[in-house]
Amino acid sequence: MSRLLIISNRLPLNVERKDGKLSFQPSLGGLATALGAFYKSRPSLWIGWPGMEQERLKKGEEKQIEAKLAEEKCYPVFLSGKDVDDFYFGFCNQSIWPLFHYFPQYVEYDPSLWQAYQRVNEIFADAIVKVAKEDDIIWVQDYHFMLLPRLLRDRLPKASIGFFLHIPFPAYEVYRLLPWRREILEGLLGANLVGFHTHDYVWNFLDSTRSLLGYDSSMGWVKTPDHISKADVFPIGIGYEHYSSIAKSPEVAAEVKKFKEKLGDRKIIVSVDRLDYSKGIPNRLEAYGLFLEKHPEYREKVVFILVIGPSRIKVQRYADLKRQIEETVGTINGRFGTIGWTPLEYIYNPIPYHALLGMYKMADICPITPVRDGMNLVAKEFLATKVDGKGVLILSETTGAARELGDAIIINPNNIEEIAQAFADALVMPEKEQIERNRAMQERIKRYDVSRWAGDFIDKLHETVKAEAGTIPEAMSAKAKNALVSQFQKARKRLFLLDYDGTLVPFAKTPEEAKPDAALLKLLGDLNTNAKNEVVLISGRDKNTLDKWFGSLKTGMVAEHGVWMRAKGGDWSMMAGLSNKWKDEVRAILKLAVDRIEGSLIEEKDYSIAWHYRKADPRISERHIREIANDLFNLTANSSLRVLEGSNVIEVKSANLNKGITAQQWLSRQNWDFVLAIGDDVTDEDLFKVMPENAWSIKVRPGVSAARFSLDSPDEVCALLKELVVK
Ligand code: ADQ
Repeated sequence: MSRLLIISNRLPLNVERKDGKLSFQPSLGGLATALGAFYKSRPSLWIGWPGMEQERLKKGEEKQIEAKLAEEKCYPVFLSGKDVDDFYFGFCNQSIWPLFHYFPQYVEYDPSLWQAYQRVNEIFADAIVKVAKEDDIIWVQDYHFMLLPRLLRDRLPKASIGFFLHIPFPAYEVYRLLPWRREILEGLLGANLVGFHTHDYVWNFLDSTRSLLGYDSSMGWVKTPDHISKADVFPIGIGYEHYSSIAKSPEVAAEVKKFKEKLGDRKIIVSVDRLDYSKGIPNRLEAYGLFLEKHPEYREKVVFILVIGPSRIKVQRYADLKRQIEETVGTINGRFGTIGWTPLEYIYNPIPYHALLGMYKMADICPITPVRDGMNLVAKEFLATKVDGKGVLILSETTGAARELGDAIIINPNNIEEIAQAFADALVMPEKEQIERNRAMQERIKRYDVSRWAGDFIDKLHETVKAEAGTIPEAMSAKAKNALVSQFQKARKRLFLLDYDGTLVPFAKTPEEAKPDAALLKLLGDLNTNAKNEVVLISGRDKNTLDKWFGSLKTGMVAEHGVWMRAKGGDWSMMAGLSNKWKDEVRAILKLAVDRIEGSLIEEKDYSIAWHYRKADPRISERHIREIANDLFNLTANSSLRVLEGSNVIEVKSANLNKGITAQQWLSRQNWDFVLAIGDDVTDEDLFKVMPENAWSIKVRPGVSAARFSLDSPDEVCALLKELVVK
């Protein structure tokens, strides 16, 4: 079994100084609990910040911490106080966290915080490279390290790298507000597998990669220039059996007894959150106040225990939120409270494990009302403790958990009336219905528990790495070239399927400038005059240009990706059954594009339209290009048209046309004993995919491809062809 490296901001053990001495405490929080058992069950190492700033450590203490943590399979990365402030409290929690939770008005766009984020990601990359072994699996956790997958891929190209985002990935319109949006996407795409809690988040991520980087995706696979990455859904679970068995323990029973003695036989509402504005705590309190106002019959009959875990209090907004909550608690208690009844019991402290489970267990209602939450584990923890099936979960529709827990009372967190009504509905829900709803949800979270979540992720990561291994062609070695030449020499019927632009000539500023020179024409002519050879130029260009340039050579030709074809020495014929009625609408979009982007131009062919922007100013055009590509994707969605993004060109054409379909016709004409296909861009992938097993397929420039081999440049392609002329 390969070793697993888990990378997270905090380690499962936290270092503190007590009475002058270092002490090691288990970390609070979902991730440590969630992954704790999994990482202990296999060869692994957990890498993270131990929780104390470097300046606070005395001489020799780093070594001491390292040794102690090694006993727990942990490895510390030390950070300075400034790094912790600017990276963790700064960029992570004042830029990424609010933006990804749809609070753009709270986001700090401060370049110095961004620099700290880059710096700490680099520090982690250095630390990981120091301890990583060739076949380790590296699993990076959460929004603190979105640059790390790319940094690691550059340094450890063979590593299996997974990334999981625990918070939502926002819609493109929100994500695009971030000045460093491209760097972060590129960072994430360094991973083989990028995991999210829900399909919405995957969709948002893919939408952003397409809109901002131009990387198209299919079934969650994203092709980047140097590798492929998969985005997929893994809704995190909890250690269900653990929670439900502890809920039955005498310790938890004792806690419940203790609480009940204090609270009497009132109905109990319990909520548990980390202090955070995303958790919708003020809304919940306001709704509780409204409920008490509208339902005086419940006064003195209910009590709400509001548990808040201290968090990020160094950030002013969190301190403000704490004050706001405390004021509201005071207002509600002042307004409705009586001697002997406090409507809201407020606890601002970490709660010990058995007490926490006791609270869940005795709760009649658990209201979870975040305005945004990646998943929300409290909802699942509450359900797991409901051994007798009784209790009502109220759950916000903007949590990831709502996707799985549809049997809860689902509310809109901004609708105060609706939440207040949910309290009233929950209080009268028959026990039978409570049990039915909870059993259905328990089944689901029991099945997909945290070890299944982690196991699934790792299995999928293996699959992704395996799938990618078959997609990078090997650079053509001298040995492979010799084998190619030797097969060529023995063959009697040889077929050459050659792309033109980017394959036989480098890209030029305009389509006309890529004209073949005399040497290239001679090379192709020499190849084609050999009676054993059939050379086919298989191009996206229009037939007039191909005729003008190559007509005299009498080679086979395919124009416009297959609209027109012409056999060696024959005439042009057109593929049957094509329509081009769609062109008017596409042309309208592209005309606007030409008006907006100086230097860009439209190339119109019989059954396709291409927009070239090679000559446009790269600084101003990038954003517009993405917008135009999006307009085209949206216009052609669910149609029989295909939008192809090539190198500085976007082309729209019929989906029934591609180089693969055309090549198949050529392949079936003869019993070829040597087939060589060479191409460089996405349109040539269709060609490579239909090649018979013993064919030679070559991609120009390295990258993900269905070809068997790669060469670096058109010069290398011509050199290879020259060798074949001579032999
Ligand atoms: P969090 O935002 O921390 O996690 P959540 O999923 O609710 O949110 O987990 C909080 C954890 O802390 C729970 O296990 C809860 O029991 C515990 N906790 C909270 N307050 C406590 C207190 N006072 N005392 C003791 N324990 C307390 C992030 C994302 C979530 C996502 C998780 C996991 O924001 O959306 O569900 O990661 O991916």
